[in-house]
Parts: sequence; structure tokens; C-alpha cells
Amino acid sequence: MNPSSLRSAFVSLLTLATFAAGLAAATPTKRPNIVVIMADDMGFSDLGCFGSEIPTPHLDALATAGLRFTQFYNTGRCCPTRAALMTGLYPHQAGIGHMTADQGLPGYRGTLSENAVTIAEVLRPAGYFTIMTGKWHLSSKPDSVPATRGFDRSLNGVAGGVYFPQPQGTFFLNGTAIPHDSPSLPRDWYSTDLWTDFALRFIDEARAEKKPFFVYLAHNAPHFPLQAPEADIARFRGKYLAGWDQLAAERHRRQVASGLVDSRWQPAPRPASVKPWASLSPDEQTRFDTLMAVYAACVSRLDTAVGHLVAGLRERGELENTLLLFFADNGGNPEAGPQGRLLGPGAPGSANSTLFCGESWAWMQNTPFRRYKHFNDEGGIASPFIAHWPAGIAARNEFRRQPAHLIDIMATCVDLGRAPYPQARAGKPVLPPEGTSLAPAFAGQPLARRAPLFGEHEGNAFVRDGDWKAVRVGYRAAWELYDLGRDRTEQHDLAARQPERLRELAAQWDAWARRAQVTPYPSGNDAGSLRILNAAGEGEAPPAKKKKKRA
Ligand SMILES: [Ca+2]
Repeated sequence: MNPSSLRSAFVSLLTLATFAAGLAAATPTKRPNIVVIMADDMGFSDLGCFGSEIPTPHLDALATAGLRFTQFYNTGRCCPTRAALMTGLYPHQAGIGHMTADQGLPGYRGTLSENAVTIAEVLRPAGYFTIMTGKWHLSSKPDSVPATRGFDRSLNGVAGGVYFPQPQGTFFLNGTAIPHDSPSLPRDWYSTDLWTDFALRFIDEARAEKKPFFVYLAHNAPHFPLQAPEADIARFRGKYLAGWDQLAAERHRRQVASGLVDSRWQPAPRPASVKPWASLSPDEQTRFDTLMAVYAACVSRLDTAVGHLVAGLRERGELENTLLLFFADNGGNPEAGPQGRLLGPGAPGSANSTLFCGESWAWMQNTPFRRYKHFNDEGGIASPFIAHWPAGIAARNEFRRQPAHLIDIMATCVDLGRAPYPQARAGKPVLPPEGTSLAPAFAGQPLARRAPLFGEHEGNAFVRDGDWKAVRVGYRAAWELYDLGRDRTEQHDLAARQPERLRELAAQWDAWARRAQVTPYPSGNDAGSLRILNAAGEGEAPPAKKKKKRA
């Protein structure tokens, strides 16, 4: 062995020893509670600690006392994100490559696969008390609710989109359908608070049984139709008259100043479909101010609820050994196009109103990234991510810059919960988890990731290996290639300069797509996302007719 390889062997040993010591120091003997809080349709820059002007003091405090991951990925859409989060598989492997409609193909059955286990189904046999509150959206079938997928206690909506009681609405309480005005619920509830209050109520049951708990709290905020109590909205009226151009620039400045974002990355420019704020009439500006004020009220109220939950954990003596994770299911939402939507008959933001922020504000919400929910560009799949665990994470107020993904949450729970991952569920073989535990990153060490990260939704697709990312829009568009280390905002396509690298990445993606049930594709799924880009004057036309096989 020559001196240089001896040295490298020694460094490897040292690294291993340091790694083991770091983990030992960071991992308490008692297994942690695990609380996963997810927001719905929220942009990368919408929390104060990720650059926002929206005050989010409680989430900021968690970031200050814990970690912010700068490159955490979701799948770009509600249902597939929930499938990947719950199972540790890619969404198509879990049967939910699109939404909850059954499209008759293995990757697109619209309900959780029998060959997948949920985190709750893994942690419960290991002694955890398992709790779910909020938006389920993993099936439209009443026999596939949290109560049938491993959760001891649950209060859930089949989907989201509900902030105030609605006469026709149905929830499930521990698997039993109840109306929105059920006597089991408080009167005049607001969803964000309701999910939080029930989570704490169920936590008390876990404590009574002296079990560690796993909580999956899936907020429906700030998804459309945006609704919030009037007093919350009033705090934000007029604050958005500064407009998206100025506010996006301010968010970017704060992101650079905090070290979250590299100053060399050019922020995604305002799309052609989004008008310069200064070109709008005063009436238009007031209308857009109202839309964003209600959105900000939803986010602010969500932050207050997180504060309530954290205070509840602290009062119960549980905060110290609780791993709390916070992230969003997809990026800012451009649905309803550049104009957004503001319909009554009630006051904007009330239970009788329909508000969508739309593409113009979504561009600002995703600062500094391009594109939105639905897409696999960073604006669609990059989420703010906070990890807080006083007893288990020694670092305070640090960034973690390794890419991480929803599929890693299952692996992290298996690791920290010391839970065996099952080979079978109800007699059916279970697919092995795709992700890797985030515990090494908590201790400042490299993740043990062996494969690139992949994604696909409505034909939009990406593969990321190290800093290299190939990404495409729709089923038929050419791949683009980006070096995210130098260009996280995807402004400089290197496809023509590095065709060989791109070919390799695309081949890896093809192999993954076959393995993970992404192909064969269902027909016509790209219409939803491409309509948005067509409104923006870019992208391809959706397929005119159902075609047999595009795979
Ligand atoms: Ca969503």
C-alpha cells in the first residue's frame, strides 16, 4: 500500500469512527416520538426562515433550534407526495402515480398498493402509538383510511380543501364517517386548529398508554379555496400592494443573506405570462393584494398552530425527545392561471368564497426557483424543510445541503424507531424501501444514498445524481440538463454541451420508470400541467386524443 492510499484508508477509518461517535452522541437511548407536519401547496420561500415576509415565528424558532435542509424534495403534487411519504416508495410503486382515480394501470390505481406498508404499519408493531390528523388523500375508498392503514387514532378528511364546517362534508374519526357538524367536533372549527387539537388529544392517549408516538399531521392549508378567519386576513390586507416583483426580490435578498441560497444562482425571472406589477390598475392591484393576504393568513395561522403543538409537547415534557419534521407536499400552485380566482358570494376568505392565488403569486412563492406544483423543476418539488429534536440533534441553527426526499422519511422512522421493516403485509410481499435514513445528516455526516433521486408526474420528470439534474416538461419534451451546484435555479441548460452525461441520466431514468411502474403511462395525464404552461405561452400542446402507448 502506498502512502497516499494508506492515508486515505486512515481517513476512511477516522471518518467511520467520527461518524459512529457522532451518531452515538446524537442518539438517545430512548426512542424518540416522531411528528411529521406537512403543509399543502406552499412555496419554497413562504416561511420566514426560508425568506418570506409572512411572519412564521414558531417555525422559525424550530429552525433556529434545529436544522434547515436546503434541498428537500417532494413529488410536486398532493396524492403522490402522500403516497411516497407514507410508504417510503416512489408514488407509482405505491399505486398512486397520479391522483385517486383508478386509471387501470399498476402505477395508477389511485389507492395505496397492497404491496406497500405505511410508516404507521411499521411503527405500530414496534410499540409506537400511531396518530393521523388532516388531509389523507391516498384513496377515495372508505376502506382505505388511516384507521385501515396502521393508525391507532385518526381524524381525517378524504381530501383537503376544507377550512370551515360545510353541511355536506364528511370526515373520518378513527375510521368512522362523521359529518362536519358532528358533536364529536368542536363548534365553528377552523381546520388548521382542528387537526392540531386532535393531534394533542390523541397524544394524551399515547402518553396514557406509555408509548412513544408517531404523529402525521397533514394540514390542508394553504391549499385553495383559501379561507381564514377575518381577523387573520385583516393583518395582511395592504401588505401585498408592494407587488410580486418587489416582494420576490426581497425574498431572494433575505435567502442570500441567510446563506440558504447561493448568490451566484440567478433567480428565475418573472414568466412572460405574469404581468409587471406596475402595469396593473389600482383595482387589479387591490384584488391581487386580497388574494395574497388570505394566503398569508392561512400560512400565518398554520404557524400559530405549530406553535400550539410545540407548546403542548413542551407542557407534557415530550418536546425534548420528539423529532419534529416540517415540509410541504408541493410548491406554490399556479392553478387558475396568472389571474388567480376570487369568487363569492361571501367575503373573500370566508367559508362562502373561492380564492386561488394563481400563477402570478406562485412565481413569488417559489422564489428563487422556476415553475410550480405539478412540475419537476425546483419550483415544483423543492420544499422548505425543518428538523427539530433537542435530545437527538446536537447542531443548532445549521443548514444541511445534501439532497433529501420524502422516501427518506420511512427509512428515518425505521432507523430511529428501531422498527423491523416487514417482508409481507397481509400475506402479500412488500417492496423494500427506496430511501435512506436522514439520521447521519442530523449528525452532520453524509447520507448513505446509493441511487439517484427520480420523479415523474403528468409526464414531467427528473433524475438527480449528485449535483446533476436532468428534467423535462411533459411526456414528449426533450430533457434539459443542469449542474445544480452552480445553477440550482435551472437557468443554464447544458444538454447540448454534455450530451453523453445527459444520455446516461436519461437511461437511468428510463430504467427506473420501468422498475417503478411509472410506465406504461396512462393517457392524457399531461393536460393538467401543460394547460398551465400553455396559458403561460410555453410548453407543448396536450395530446389531442388518447393514444395507445407513449412509453
Ligand atoms: Ca398539495
